[in-house]
Amino acid sequence: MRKQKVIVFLPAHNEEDSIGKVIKKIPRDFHPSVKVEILVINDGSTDQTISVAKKAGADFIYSFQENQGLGAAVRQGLKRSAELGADISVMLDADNEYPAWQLPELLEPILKGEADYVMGSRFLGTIKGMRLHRRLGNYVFTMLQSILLRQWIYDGQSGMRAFSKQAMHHAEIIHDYNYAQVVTLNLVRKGFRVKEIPIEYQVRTKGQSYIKFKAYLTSVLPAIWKEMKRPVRKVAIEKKAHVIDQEEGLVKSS
Ligand SMILES: Nc1nc2c(ncn2[C@@H]2O[C@H](COP(=O)(O)OP(=O)(O)O)[C@@H](O)[C@H]2O)c(=O)[nH]1
Ligand SMILES: [Mg+2]
Repeated sequence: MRKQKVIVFLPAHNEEDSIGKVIKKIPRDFHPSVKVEILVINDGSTDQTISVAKKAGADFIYSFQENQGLGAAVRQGLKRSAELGADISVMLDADNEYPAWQLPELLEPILKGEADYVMGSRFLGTIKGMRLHRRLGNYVFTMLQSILLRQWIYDGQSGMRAFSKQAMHHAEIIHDYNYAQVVTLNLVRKGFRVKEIPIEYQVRTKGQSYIKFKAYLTSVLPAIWKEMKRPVRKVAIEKKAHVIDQEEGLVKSS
């Protein structure tokens, strides 16, 4: 069986304090049939994000000269992953809030042929330090997606997600500010199989959240509306495209 090339990309804006730690935590050798490479999408950082990322072992760095937004960065991450020949693309926040070490668990449903799009769910797992208003915001936006998709979702705003090759190619992100909800609505409407796995989440101690309440509401709600109004075509999904021999087990600890 051909090796599966996994590109983990990190959208980053001024993350010099945390991006090095995240890169070092990404497991690279956990299965003989999986090769992991790391791509940083630097969104106009003005600090030492690039040099810290290089030093920590990032394989590729792509930079926007000017800050474009997280939606634009994730769109670029998926595009670059495809160009670099990824079989599977993973996005992971660069702020050290998400458990990079759970990468094998995130990939497992795709490598078993059970899903095409996997989200790490904080609400199925454990959460440390999330303030009440953020928690409520997450519930509301997750509930909205569940209603629109008529399918239960536990965490619609996760910063840790894996995309099969077909999902990577077909995912459309219709606004630059954010991607979290519109990409899920887009993929599920196209017939991609979504799965969530429980993850351990720890709110950042360094840096600042990018999310601002007013900007979020005025950008994200219209984008959700726009996405739902767009006609999309169902994709003929190759369900076993990434299946590898897992006799040895992909996830050692569980
Ligand atoms: N592309 C892009 N990414 C950003 C920007 N601001 C933050 N990020 C990245 O987006 C990810 C999530 O941002 P964060 O502020 O932690 O959002 P939160 O976790 O929802 O509070 C992190 O990897 C940040 O580096 C931005 O202006 N553009
Ligand atoms: Mg964050």
